[in-house]
Amino acid sequence: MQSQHLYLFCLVALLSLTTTGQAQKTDLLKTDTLPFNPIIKDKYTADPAALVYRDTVYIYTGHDEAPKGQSRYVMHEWLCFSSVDMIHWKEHPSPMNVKDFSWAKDDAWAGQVIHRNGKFYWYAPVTHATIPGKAIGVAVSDKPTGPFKDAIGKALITNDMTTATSISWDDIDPTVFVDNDGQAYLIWGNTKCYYAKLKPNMIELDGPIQIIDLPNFTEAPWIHKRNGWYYLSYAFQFPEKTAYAMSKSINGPWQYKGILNEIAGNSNTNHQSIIQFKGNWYFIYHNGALADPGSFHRSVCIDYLYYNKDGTIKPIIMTSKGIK
Ligand code: FUB
Repeated sequence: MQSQHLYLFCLVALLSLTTTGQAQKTDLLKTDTLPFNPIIKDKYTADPAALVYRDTVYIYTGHDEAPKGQSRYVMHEWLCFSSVDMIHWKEHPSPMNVKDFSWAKDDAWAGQVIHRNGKFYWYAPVTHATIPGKAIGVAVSDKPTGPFKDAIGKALITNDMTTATSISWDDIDPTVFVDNDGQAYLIWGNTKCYYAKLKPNMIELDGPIQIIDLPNFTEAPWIHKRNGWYYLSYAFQFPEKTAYAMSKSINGPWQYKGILNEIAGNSNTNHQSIIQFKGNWYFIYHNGALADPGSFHRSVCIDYLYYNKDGTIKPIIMTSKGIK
């Protein structure tokens, strides 16, 4: 009996050692041999919009959920990830779904969250349920991780408000920029780049919708500011590269500065955000490089962004190694 017990004890000890060894080996494989980019590897994430709030970066993304092999956007919800070092990312529960806009039909496309007046405002494009075409809604939350609630109860922008093109999907991809004087601007569009002032309440336009003339503008505008220069980066042509323009005023004139990023591997769209965090500048974008990849199964990546002495931006070098 005693020798049987000893044998069983040794067997269990050996098995648990082997299992522990395997678990450690698997963890090592995960963390040490997979490349940094794409940063989220267990689901498809698209259209990253980054927000720096206090000592944390939040990235809000769309969620590509097209069944394997299907070439169409299936996007019902947005996702939120946060990091204090840009390297380790934590996922939060989905902070918003198209259903949170009662007037929306579907299509959780590319939006942006900004912090203002102690609240977080999310400008998000969706397909409108009753007004033909895309539309932009505004949601609000007390916390960067949500949950977010419809701030108006109707769309802020609908397709009938923009007539510069006859396409029905020109009211997408909003970005919001709050200037040093407190004036906020909403910039958005597809094939036409629209912009309008926002009232301080952030949920009403404050003036006419105007057009920014940019060469080969497709979509995905993003505004950032550095050393007195305004930078307007955007998706250029199709398949999309990222191009940018610079200006000394948010109202232009904008001077086209060329291609910032080439077509991102295996994705016909290329949607960027640009932020500074703890002294470094980052270019956050998506490609189609994960398993079952492609234009409808996209993944968020991060690489460094560097400036030249004259304030222009060096072309982005997309890497799988990512940032350190
Ligand atoms: O994700 C849907 C659409 O694809 C976005 O609104 C565009 O920017 C493009 O990435």
